[in-house]
Amino acid sequence: MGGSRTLVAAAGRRTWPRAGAHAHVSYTASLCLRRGSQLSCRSSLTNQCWRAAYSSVFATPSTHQPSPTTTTTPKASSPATIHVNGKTYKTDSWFNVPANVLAATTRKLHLQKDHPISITRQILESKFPGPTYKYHNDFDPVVSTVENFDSLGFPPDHPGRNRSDTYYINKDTLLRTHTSAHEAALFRARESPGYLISADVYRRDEVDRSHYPVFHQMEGARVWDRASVPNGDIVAAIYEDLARLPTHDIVVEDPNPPHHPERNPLQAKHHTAAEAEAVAAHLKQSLELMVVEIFSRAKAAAVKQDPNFVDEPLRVRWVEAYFPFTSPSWELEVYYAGDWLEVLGSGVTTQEIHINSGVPSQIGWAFGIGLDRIAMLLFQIPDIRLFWSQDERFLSQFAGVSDNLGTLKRFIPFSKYPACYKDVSFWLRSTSAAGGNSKAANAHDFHENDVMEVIRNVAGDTVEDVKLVDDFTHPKTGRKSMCYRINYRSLERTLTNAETNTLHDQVTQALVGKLGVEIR
Ligand code: FA5
Ligand code: MG
Repeated sequence: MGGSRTLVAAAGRRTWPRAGAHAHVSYTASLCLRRGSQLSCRSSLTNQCWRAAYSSVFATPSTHQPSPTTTTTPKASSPATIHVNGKTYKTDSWFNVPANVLAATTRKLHLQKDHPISITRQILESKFPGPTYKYHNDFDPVVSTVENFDSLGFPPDHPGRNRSDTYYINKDTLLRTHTSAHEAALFRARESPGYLISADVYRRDEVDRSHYPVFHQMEGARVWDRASVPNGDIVAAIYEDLARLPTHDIVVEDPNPPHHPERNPLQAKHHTAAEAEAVAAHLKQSLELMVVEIFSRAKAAAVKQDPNFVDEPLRVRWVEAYFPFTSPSWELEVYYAGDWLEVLGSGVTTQEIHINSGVPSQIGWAFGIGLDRIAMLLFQIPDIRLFWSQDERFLSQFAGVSDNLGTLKRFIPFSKYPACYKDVSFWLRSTSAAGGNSKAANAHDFHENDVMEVIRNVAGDTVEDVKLVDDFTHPKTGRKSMCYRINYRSLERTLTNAETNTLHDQVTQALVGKLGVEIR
């Protein structure tokens, strides 16, 4: 455990391989589907991916600068302007948002009464009561690169900025990749000592049962102001607030020191050790209470449906992490179905964000949690695509829960339709234009996220997952061949053979047309 923690922290700091690498890591590995669990957890991979993607201030600088001319990125149909939530935005050559992703901006599942994402939000909000915490659930998904990256200290060459990872409307405007995009504005606004933001977030990513280009996050923060605490004693004020929090009786593994000079440093320029430790103690207790609440409700729902249900004791642990906008930082992991599943990222907020937001005397903590992932655990929902279903067989199962959380039940799958696997093998585009160095050019330009997006655009939610099953480089020509296995399986009905064949043909054509690959 300590080993994996150290490894992860070190990986975040030292060795960011290159842009889009998280996607490559993920595709080549297999899902961890556990018997008895309906959730594909993939925790360690997913953790590494996003930890890496959002954690590379100290990483070896990537040589792959974000570029509007990335050659393999599929061209979304590029209208001159687009409309999101009643506002009009000009596009430019950076535009890469496909129509299905744009359409998702209208759905606001986190606000849809009796929707599992919304119910999950309500449960989490109940652990952060007003007036200390103010809820912000209607922030626009379109933000600037300054809000999403610069204000949080992301370096200019951070891979998260690449068009292979992020949906851009134009060079300076994107669909937020995380709710932290609103942090600086809320610090500046000083409306309340704490806040929660729930929102849809957008990332170009792989296709499988736990990844969708749109998911939901809840962000929370709590600040204290040196200028207004009694006697200026911020440490005492924080511990007083901590003493007022409820307690829980779960044993939480937390073997690391509260900060570590290399792995998880204190912001020594701005915080004393006592201050950072007080903030960390309040953060950990607050977030543990939230996680305990979720798992208590999950257990209650299971017992209600199956009185013989025997649960393993809840295991929770803090692991060191890295984010450009917090230090020290931690992730909270829960042991679920035989594996550690990352549920949130958190830390002591970077003081520069407070300073740049005009509130230099404030210090505090922040966290971000994935609502979809929590909802999948809570309701035992086996496939992330289900959240987007308008099928009454799905939605009706949660009727009335928003008004009475005590009626929460586990999801009962309405059927499992047959899977249909089809392979597509292709050579990456010949790159004679790249001065004959075809190997280098291919390796540089090819992003698996592009393959995923082309497939998703054509076949939509009828694709359950896509896996790389083979790749090799021709020893003489240096050309690279890839073979992907696509699993076509509707959540709502059995697909006919003819239908799947047609879809697969269309996918194949789109790969050729959009990515310029040559089918083998
Ligand atoms: C972030 O997005 C940070 N903004 C979180 C944060 C906020 C850290 C404030 C510190 C302070 P990350 O990419 O790890 O970090 O995502 C946060 C959480 O979102 C994860 O722990 C996970 O629960 C969820 N999440 C991330 N990627 C996915 C995904 N592809 N599918 C489902 N859930 C995801
Ligand atoms: Mg993470």
